[in-house]
Amino acid sequence: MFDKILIANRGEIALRVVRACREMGIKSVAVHSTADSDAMHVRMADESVCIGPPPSSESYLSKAAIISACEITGAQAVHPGYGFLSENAAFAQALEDHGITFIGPSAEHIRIMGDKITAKETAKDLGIPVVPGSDGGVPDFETAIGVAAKIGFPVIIKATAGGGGRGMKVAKTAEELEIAFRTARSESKAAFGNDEVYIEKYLQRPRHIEIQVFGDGKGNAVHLGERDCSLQRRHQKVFEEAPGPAINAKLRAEIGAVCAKAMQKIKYIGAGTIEFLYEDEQFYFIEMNTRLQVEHPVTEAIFGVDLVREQIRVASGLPMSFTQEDLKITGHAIEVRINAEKLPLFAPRPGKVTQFHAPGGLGVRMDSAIYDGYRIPPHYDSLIGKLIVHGRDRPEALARLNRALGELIIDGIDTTIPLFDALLQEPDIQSGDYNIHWLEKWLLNKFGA
Ligand code: MV4
Repeated sequence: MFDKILIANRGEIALRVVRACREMGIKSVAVHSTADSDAMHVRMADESVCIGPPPSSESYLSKAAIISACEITGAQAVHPGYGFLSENAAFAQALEDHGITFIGPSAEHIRIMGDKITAKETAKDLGIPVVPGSDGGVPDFETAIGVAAKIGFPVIIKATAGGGGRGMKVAKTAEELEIAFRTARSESKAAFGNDEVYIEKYLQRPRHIEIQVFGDGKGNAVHLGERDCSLQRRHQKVFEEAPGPAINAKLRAEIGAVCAKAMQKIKYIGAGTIEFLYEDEQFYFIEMNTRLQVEHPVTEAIFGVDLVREQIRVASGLPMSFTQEDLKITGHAIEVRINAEKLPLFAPRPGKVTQFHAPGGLGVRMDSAIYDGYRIPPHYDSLIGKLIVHGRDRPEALARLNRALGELIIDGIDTTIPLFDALLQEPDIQSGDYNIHWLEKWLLNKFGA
């Protein structure tokens, strides 16, 4: 096992990793920009190194600065958290070249899944169900029409180099396809310097369901069920839950087994998430994330496992501490993301937190790195905390979320907390009857925004 791990991240996720290290008796090294000298992850880690000025391009994204910080402190491994360098194959490779362990998958697996067409082909080859569509890139409009004739309208055109929903166009007819195809290509060229696009059947009312997988890199791999992350605004998740309200035990076992088997075949190491669109009891692969995700705590809550601890274990060559048979779901968990943003437009609002009080009690977890008097720097993501609740069933989890939100105090700045108070009043949220379009429709009706 490692003696010392460097955490190449900031905020609540850096603190999350510090906590796992402390419980495992591993020393932690925080890195920080000059804007984060007073950050909680810096205070809580055993050591810290300033790695650069506020812009992340010159600090949290600087491979050279982070590798230097490892050399200076003698850290043997790096946990990348999420975002920043967590899915950067070149960084994973550079660490390996320096004899430092990247706590995450191999550079090769990151690379394969980082390219959307290759990821889809790989998924298909591994027996994972994919959305019907083109075999790889579509070079011209004639080919596009041929694909659409085969799969039927509506279709969606996606930029190979796109991501986070950028560079997508829907076409309901052949006429629309001609325009959509040309604009998708030229927009993609302009935005990403790459005009390759591919085509899929457009699913009209799917849920976003993602399967948590975990491997030891030696051919053992398991699944930890699903999370329903359909409640999104502009491709930013705001509310996530596990298990998914629409997924029963049979569906879970089937798709879970397919995903676990696929990860066994490629000898995947560490935590991964296989994202699906789900409609009419069918799963359709869209992409795979080769990192720990923001919403991992809902899975931890219902399975009673520490995913960061497991990531560190397998990275050091130890086995996972559970088998598939050990993994049983208990109850229901919900996470809400607390952002320093002003509603209804979700405009980022950094500033000084004059008062912070975290809720507590049975089944309540607050992952946050803010504190009384903390100044939220304007340079980074607006996520300032995650409130996670666990109950014996979904109604209990909802009631607990309502109770915990009532205890939570964050003064001095605007946050997304009022959004969750309002959502909890909605019959569709109470019943779990929502899809990927629900939140944006609701926001439009409620605020015209
Ligand atoms: C789709 C789709 C419908 N049909 N693909 C958006 C982001 C990217 N990861 C995949 N996305 C979508 N792909 C097909 N074939 C609808 C979306 C989509 C979406 C997906 C997940 C969560 C929220 C979404 C919001 C709008 C569109």
